[in-house]
Amino acid sequence: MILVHHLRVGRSVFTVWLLEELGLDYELKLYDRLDTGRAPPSLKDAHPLGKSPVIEIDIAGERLTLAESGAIASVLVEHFDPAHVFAPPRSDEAAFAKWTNWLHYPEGSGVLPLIFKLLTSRAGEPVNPIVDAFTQGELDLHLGYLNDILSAQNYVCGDIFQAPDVGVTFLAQMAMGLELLADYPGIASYLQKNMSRPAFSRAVEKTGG
Ligand SMILES: N[C@@H](CCC(=O)N[C@@H](CS)C(=O)NCC(=O)O)C(=O)O
Repeated sequence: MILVHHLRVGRSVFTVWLLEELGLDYELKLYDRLDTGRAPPSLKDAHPLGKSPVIEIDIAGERLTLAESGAIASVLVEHFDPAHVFAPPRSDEAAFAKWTNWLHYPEGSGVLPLIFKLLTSRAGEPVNPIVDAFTQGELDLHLGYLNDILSAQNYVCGDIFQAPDVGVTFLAQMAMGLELLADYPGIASYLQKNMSRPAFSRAVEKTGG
């Protein structure tokens, strides 16, 4: 049985969402944030970094602990999506390469400017001209990039919802929470469409967000 260590409220709801899309059975262990917003120390019992998501999963007879959202998604579809609903087959080499690129985008490049924005906006006043200019420039770049793509097609890999959309929806939700989507209607409508999927609602309901 897959065990998910889920920190409320946070990005591991997106891992739970993928489990729901795949129709898998899993157990949840829930953690609440401290008043500081950080994870409780007990999450370090699951993984030394003490962050979420963390999943424990049996692969080839070994119990593994995985703690990177993109890698978790990759392992889940590799083992539990034989019909290739959420990923193209590896034999479709070009589609698989494009899919892999998108699977790594959220944690590889996409989240950084949003984290900077989250932290600098918490400060409540300009932080540092270099940091502020970097943050704004990167937000313009990434949100503009995503908006162009999502205005031209329904999902990041084309017209079918696939596993990379889970991570990109995480970025879109974070951008919405930071009130950054007014000028990006393509991202905003993509977010609404994905959040209305029944599997997303089940994930939110089961985890508490
Ligand atoms: N690279 C990890 C990032 C994990 C991460 O930063 N998780 C956040 C959840 S929003 C966390 O646990 N933060 C709590 C803390 O750092 O105290 C991934 O791919 O998911």
